[in-house]
This record gives sequence, structure tokens and C-alpha cells, in this order.
Amino acid sequence: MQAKSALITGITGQDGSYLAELLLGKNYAVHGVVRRASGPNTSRIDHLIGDESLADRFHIHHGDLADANSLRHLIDRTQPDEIYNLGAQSHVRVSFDQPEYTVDVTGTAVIRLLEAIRSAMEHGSKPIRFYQAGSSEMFGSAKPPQNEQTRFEPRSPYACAKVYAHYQVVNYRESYGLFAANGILFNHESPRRGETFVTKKITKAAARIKLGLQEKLTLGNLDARRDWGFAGDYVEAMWRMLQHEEPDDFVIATGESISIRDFLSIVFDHLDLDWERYVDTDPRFYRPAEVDYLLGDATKARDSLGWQPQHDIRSLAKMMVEHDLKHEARLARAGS
Ligand code: NAP
Ligand code: F7E
Repeated sequence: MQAKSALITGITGQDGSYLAELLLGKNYAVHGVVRRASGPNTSRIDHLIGDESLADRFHIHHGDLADANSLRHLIDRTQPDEIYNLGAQSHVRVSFDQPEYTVDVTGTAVIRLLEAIRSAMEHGSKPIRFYQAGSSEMFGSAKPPQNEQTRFEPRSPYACAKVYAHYQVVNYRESYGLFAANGILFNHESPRRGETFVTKKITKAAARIKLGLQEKLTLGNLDARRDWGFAGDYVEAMWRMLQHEEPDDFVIATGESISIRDFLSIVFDHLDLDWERYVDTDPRFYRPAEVDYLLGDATKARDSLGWQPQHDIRSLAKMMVEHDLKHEARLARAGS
């Protein structure tokens, strides 16, 4: 059987890099969309770009979610079996500062992709399966635990854009019979997590404090609760959704939720430090509206996809802080 090919938007992000590794391991040809930047933005996939054994199976292309033509051309040129839409302006706090841009790239771009797929298939392309990176932020203030039946009550421009994208996916599935699936993923983290998300901000700062490179860590609201899992586990769920016999929507979560305060305690305790001595708060990091309590119920994914997380919050926190300890020590030795 011929190997499949996949097109990934957001391949330079945390999830894109893990998904690319997963699909390459399954013998896919992988095409990634990289937006033009004035400096390097491929650090999470440089090991794949530089791997000569992957030269005929791993390809990156310039494109942008704000540019419908670039997306159409890419679909025509790469002829993917599967498209994973992971690209987004993904920072909730930033979405309050840049609401219009966030809605365009995180919301409207989904229509650009769905229309490009519909048009390609009308013109005789092979069937293309589509994955949309939905988010637990869509649940907003809905009472926990949240599952596929829970009403969306979004609390940010980012969350509103994701709700719009979610319903467009459902609409294209129902109107045109496209194989389009929504993953509703709760927070997932890793050593590759962007440095302005709270877990990475904490593990990096704790490592630097332990090494004597930093004295304080300033955060926002410490009372919010999140259901945090490992990104490597979650990309496996994305792939399973596109191998399922029917397109559908699935919540992906660990089923355990803790506060930022609890996360601080796990990380600092691991380094034999008392977090309360080092952490202060500043309203600058608060959001105009907060999502207080997310706790996912992934029963449907377990029963229909056979998916279960391999990591819990404690093993994830340990993985991240151990990585940051080594990384920060190496940087300090190199004098940077
Ligand atoms: P991330 O690390 O922030 O990566 C976002 C990706 O989108 C990056 O590759 C970024 O490119 C790309 N991107 C941003 N604007 C773009 C544009 N205009 N055109 C093309 N690409 C663009 O996010 P992530 O954590 O991997 O998350 C992946 C997806 O899942 C996102 O859609 C996110 O909203 C969603 N999600 C994430 C979580 C989570 O907890 N991680 C949970 C639920 C849903 P650059 O590298 O050039 O910036
Ligand atoms: O905030 C609080 C903050 O930015 C988590 C994205 O991947 O997951 C992510 O969105 C919580 C919030 O993630 C700081 O107020 C306190 O309550 O790490 P975060 P997020 O907003 O949950 C969802 C599922 C996505 O879809 C998004 O793409 O932590 N918090 N102090 C802080 N947050 C940040 N960033 N920085 C602080 O200093």
C-alpha cells in the first residue's frame, strides 16, 4: 500500500513538531507550512529538516493562514491524504490585545482551508481528511467536568474564534460530507512548550532559580485550574481521530485538574525549593476575563478511539523541569 501524505499547518509549533515526528514514524510523507519570519522560526523541527534520511519524506513550504491562495496552492501541490490544522495565534492573553488578527488566523483561516479542500475534491482530488485543533477554552465558564455535550461559553477572542472554527467544521461535514474532525483538546504541555505559557514559564524559572541564575518569578492569577496533559500523548489522539471510520468530535484530557498554585508546588518541591519564597504576582498578567476551572471527561475518546494519556501532571512537570535544568545549565556554561 502506498504511504500516506499529510499537510500540517503550525508545524513549527509545539504540537506540529510532535505530530511530524509521529507521522514520519508511521512512514508518512509530511509537508509543513512555515510562515515567513525575519529570523529563524524552525527550532522545534530543525532536527527533522537536517535529517538526510528524511529528505524525500519531509518537506517545508512557505505559506500563511491569512493567505487563502497560499493554502490552495499548497493543497494542489502536495495532494495530502490528511490535513492537520494546528496553526493559530494560540495565546489567550494576547488575543485580548489582537482580537481581529486572532479571529482571522485562528477562526477565519479554517474556512480558507475547508473551501480549498472542497474545491480540490470537486476537481477530482483524492479524498482529504481534515483535523481542526479545537480547544477546552471554548468551554470557558461552563461547569466542570466538560465533555462533548457541554455548552460552549467562551471567555476570550481566542476562544470565540475557536468556537467559530468548530461549528464551521461541523457545518462542512454536514453540508458537503467532508471528513472533518474537531479535537477539543485540554491544555497540553512539554519541554517544547512556548515560554509565555504558564507551565513553561514556571519550569524554566524554577530551574534558573535552582541554578542561581534568577531570583524571582512574577505571575498572574494563581487560582485558575487546568487539566494539563503531555503534548506527545495528544498528537496520537489527533492521528487516531483521522483514522476513525466516521468524522466526529472528541474531548482529549487527562481527567485531573489542579491550580497554578498546585503546579508551582509540584515543580518547586521537585527541586527542594519553597515556591512561596520566590513567586510574586502582578495584575499585568491577569486577563480581562478568566477561565476558572477546566476539567475534561475524555470517556468518548477512550471508548471510540482507544486513546488514553500515558503521562499525568506529575510526570509531565518532572519531565519539563528536568529538561529545563539541563538546558539552562548548558546555556550558563556556554556563557549565553
Ligand atoms: P503554538 O506552539 O503556539 O504553535 C502555533 C503554530 O501556528 C506555530 O507553528 C506558528 O508559527 C503557527 N502560526 C501562527 N500564525 C500563523 C499564520 N498566520 N500562518 C501560519 N502559521 C501560523 O501552539 P500549540 O501549542 O502547538 O497548539 C497547536 C494548536 O492547538 C493551536 O491551534 C492551538 O490554538 C491549539 N490548542 C493548543 C492547546 C495547548 O494546550 N497547547 C490546547 C488546545 C488547542 P510560528 O512558529 O512562526 O509562530
Ligand atoms: O494560562 C494563568 C492564566 O497561558 C493558564 C493555550 O495553549 O491552553 C492554553 O491556554 C492559566 C490561566 O494557558 C500566568 O491566567 C497565571 O488561567 O498557560 P496559559 P491557557 O490560557 O489555558 C488552551 C487549552 C489553549 O487552547 C491555548 O492555545 O495560567 N496564569 N499567571 C498565567 N498564564 C500565563 N500565560 N502567564 C502567567 O504569568
